[in-house]
Parts: sequence; C-alpha cells; structure tokens
Amino acid sequence: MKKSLLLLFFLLLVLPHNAQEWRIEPPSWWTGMKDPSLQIMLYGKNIGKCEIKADIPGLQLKSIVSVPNPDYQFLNLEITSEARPGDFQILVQSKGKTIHSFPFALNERKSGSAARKGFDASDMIYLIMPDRFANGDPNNDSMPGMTEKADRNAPYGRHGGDLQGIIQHLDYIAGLGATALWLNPVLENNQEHSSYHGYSITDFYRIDPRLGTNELFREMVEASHKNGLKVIMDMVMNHCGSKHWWMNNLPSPDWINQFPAFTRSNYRLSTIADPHASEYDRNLALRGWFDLTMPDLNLQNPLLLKYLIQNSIWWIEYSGIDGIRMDTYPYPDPEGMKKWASAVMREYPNFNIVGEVWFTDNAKLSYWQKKAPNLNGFNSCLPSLMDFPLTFAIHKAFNEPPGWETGLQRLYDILADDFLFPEPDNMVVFAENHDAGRVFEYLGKDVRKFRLVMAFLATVRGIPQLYYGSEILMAGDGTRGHANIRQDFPGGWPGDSVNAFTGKGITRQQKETTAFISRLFNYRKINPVLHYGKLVHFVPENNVYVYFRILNNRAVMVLLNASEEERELPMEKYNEVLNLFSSGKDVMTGKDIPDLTRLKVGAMDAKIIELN
Ligand SMILES: [Ca+2]
Ligand SMILES: [Ca+2]
Repeated sequence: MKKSLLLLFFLLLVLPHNAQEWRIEPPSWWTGMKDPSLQIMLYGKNIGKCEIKADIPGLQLKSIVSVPNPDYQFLNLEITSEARPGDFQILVQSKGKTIHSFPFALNERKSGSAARKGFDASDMIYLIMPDRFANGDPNNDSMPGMTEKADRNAPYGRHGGDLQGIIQHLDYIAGLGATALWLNPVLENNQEHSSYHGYSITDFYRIDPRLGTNELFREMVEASHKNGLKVIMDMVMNHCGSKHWWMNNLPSPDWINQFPAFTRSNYRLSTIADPHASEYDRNLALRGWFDLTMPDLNLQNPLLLKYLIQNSIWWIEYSGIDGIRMDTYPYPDPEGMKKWASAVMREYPNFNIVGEVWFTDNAKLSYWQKKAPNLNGFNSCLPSLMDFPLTFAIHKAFNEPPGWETGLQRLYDILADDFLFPEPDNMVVFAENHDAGRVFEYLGKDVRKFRLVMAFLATVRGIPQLYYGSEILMAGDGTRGHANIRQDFPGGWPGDSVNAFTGKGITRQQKETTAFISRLFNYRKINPVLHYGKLVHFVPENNVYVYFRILNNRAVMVLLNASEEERELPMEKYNEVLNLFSSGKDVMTGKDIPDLTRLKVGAMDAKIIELN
C-alpha cells in the first residue's frame, strides 16, 4: 500500500474565482529533520471548502485544522523515513476539477546541516543596516509592487543599499577582524514609509526585493562563509508590518492581539518577571502593540506559533545561516518564545541565538538567559543575550570622574554581577548598535576614549559586536532621531566623494582608527585566550582598570587608563597571575616587554600585553 496519501474532501460551496492569490507556506521542506512534523498553510479564496489532494510518497497526513476564515487551510503532516526528495504538487480541487496546483519541494538536507556551529566568544560580529551600507545594484532601488520608492535624501526613506553591496565588501569586513555578520532584518517590508529598517515584515518567506532575492541571500551567506564570516539573521516574532499580506484577511481574529482601539505596549518588560506585577500591566507589556504599524502577533495561537517556528528553521536550512538575533525578545508570549528557542536548538544543537532583551540592570536581564535559576521556574531556553547593561555602563564610565561607583569602577561592578548569569561568556558585548546610539558621539568625539572602549570590547568576556562605521568614527546623536545613527556608509554608493572602502577622502584620524580596530580584532581573532579565557579583574584605582584573561598556561593582561595622567602600576598587586609569567609583548605595538615588575600606561590609553 502506498504510504502516503492525502485525500481530503470538503463540500464545495463557492467556486473560487480565477484571478486570485494563492499561497503555500512553507513552500518547501526537508527530509531527515529531527522533528518529522510539518504544518502547511494553504491560502486561497474559499480553499477551506475545497478538496486538497497530494500524492507524496512518505508524507502522511495527520490532521487538518480548520480556522474561522475559509480562505485558509492548515495541514499537519509527518515526513516519514520513507520520504524522498523531489518536486511535488498539492492540488486544490473543486467538484472533482483541479482549480489550482501548488508546487511543493522536499529537499535533501546538506550534510552537516544539523551540526552547524553557531557564533560564540571566538567571533566578532559586524552589524550592518543593509539599506545604509552599500548599493551594489542600483537597478533594485525601487521595485514594482513595492510601495516605497528610493529617495536617498529622505532621512527615513529607502537609500538603495542591498545584499549585492554587502557581497562586494565582504573582504573589507573580514579585514577588520570580523568573523560574523549581523544584518538588520532583510525580509520584505512593503510598508508605505520608513520601511528601510526592516522591522515591519510583510512576508516572512521573502527577501525584500529592494535588497535582493531569496537566492541572492543564500549566495551572500555562502560568499560570507568563504570569507570566514558567519551570518546572523535578524528575526522578529513579536509583530509583523501592518501591510503584511494576511492583515486584511486574518486566519482567525486571535492571530494578532486585538483591542477595541489601538493600544500601545507599555514597554514595561520588568512586569514579565516581576512577582508582584498586576495582570493589567503585564498584559499590556505582552499584548499591546509595539507601534501603530506593528500589529502584535499572538503566539498563544498554536497554528501561528508553529508557523513562526518553521519559518525560522526554514531560513536556517534554506540559506545556511549560523545564528539568529531575535528582536524584542520579551514582548511575545514567553511560553511561546521558549517553545520556539527549544525547537530551533533541538534541530541545531550547536547553533546560537541572541535575544534583544533591553534592560539597564543585570538582575532583570539575567531572568532571560537559558537555565537562569528563576524563582518561578521559568527557563527561557535562550542561549545568548545582548549585554545592554554593559553598553550603558560604557557610555557613562569613560565620561565621568572616578568615584566609589563611577568611572571605570562602573565596568567592574557590572561584570561583578556575572554570578547572576548561567553563561556570561555567551553574552554579546557592544558599545553601539542601530538603536543605542553612536559611541563616538557619547564620548564627545574623543578618539582616545574611543580606543579605550574598543580595547575593552576586544578583551572583556563575551562576544564583541561592532556597528558598521565604528571603524571610521561615524558619529551622530540617536536621541535626535534614528536617522542620525543609520547614515550611509561613505563609498557605498556610486559617485560618493568619500570612499571608506578605498580610503579615498577619509581623514587621517579615520584611517588610523580603521588600522587600530583591524589590528586589535585580528589579534583577538587568533588568540583563544581572549575567546574562552577566565576573566580575573582588579578593583580599579585612580581610574585604571586592570584585568587578565587566562586560559591554560596562557594569559593576556589588559590595562585601561581613563585618567588624564600617565600611571605607573604597583605590579606586586597582580602577583597572583604575574608570578606565572616572566615577560610579555605589547599586542598593539609588537614590542617586547622584558620586565613585568614595572609597567606604565599612558593617559587615556590602553595596553594589552600577551604574557609569556
Ligand atoms: Ca540597490
Ligand atoms: Ca507582544
């Protein structure tokens, strides 16, 4: 007997008309996945009243789920070990006649797919806002069917940057010492305006045509791998764009969180872990909309949750990415997100996911890391966190006079909280991103302070992340609008008078900074002590912060002097580590340091010493 037959009968009530939209999501899947279940969403006028036929060997229909809207049908399938790769058809029939045929592919997994290794502390992540980095294909700046057309003069408009532009500059990025790329979301954002940032997704299975195509994204991942760069895909599960294709015709009213009138989230994320929080506040945090144009997805709807879980797995498997950065992590239903994270990690046990969990203090943040010993037993299953408390500490620490808890002591104190985190080494450390401002601006454009910050990021525990343009001291005040911190990268557009890729027209200070970052992170790239070494730090004195990273018999010593005076250090203080070593080498100058009993560090300067 044939193992696989889908034969479903539904009474035909209304004939679907001809010119209509048909959708099948996901459009393909794979054999050999750990989880053999598959949910297919079919969309078409009155498809819920049609008969669906598919004859795919090895595919078993487990159930059909009807939803209130007859324009949808959900199939629950199991891909048995008998299934073989191939291209198939799923037929929609009415009165015995086929009125539509959905192509559906079952593909073979690439070997090693399940074992792929995600990003970790050995990586340095370079964050790019794709619309603002490089325009490699001026022909796709404005595209038919996409409402918003390119306008490079509009601060919140589409500027034309794209995936091809990134592909053309992978060697430049790798040259900085980066080993991973994080791109702000690249899926279709067919909104009327301000769609350049990518966080209002209108099609979860399509790369925005102004950035490229699904195929090009896959090529970009492959080309990145060839350049020694992993790719981290930015995903959003809390909301979609108000112009998402399903918004005019939802499968069920509870697909999104709805209120009688527009209701904004209170953004009070503390209510989620707060044992004393009222239901009112917590509900508003989780179910209120992030913005007028960002309808809040209801992950308590099991069909939607499964849809989104599969969507993430589909992109991993299809494109070959190495990690996920999940936007607005605490805002959707926490149990749904937990199921999502565990499903992804079950399928790819060595993968990594970093969540944007925006808190300024460590206690609230630590609730969200996998295996945190929370009082209520909640385990997010989320491996990595964006270390926002450290970011905000960096913004202050280098700008204030030292005191009991100010100056570099602020950094020490933040790291002293690491007892709260099950895995502090798996936190992403950063001084700036597309939301949190340009650090050069915060530092009053003091390049000495900027170097101190970079030296700190390259040597502290965790996974460092830079933001495109850090290396040329891009500045801008984010509090006066996001456009100020999402500028076009000079040289990314044909005809740019300044070109940071080639060095044409950039200042000497910018050139030196690029060289500094490149040297620093290329050194970090090859030294596992800075990836996995234990951090031992000393309480700062006179605004000089000294710490070590120690791995096996190797160590790196870091001295950060944020004072305006050169300091000679009382070296005997560090003997618990230094006793094991007799000499060192200054990593940035390459000079040998034969005597470790006397060390000086210049005003507003950093020293990184490899100990021998
Ligand atoms: Ca373009
Ligand atoms: Ca929400």
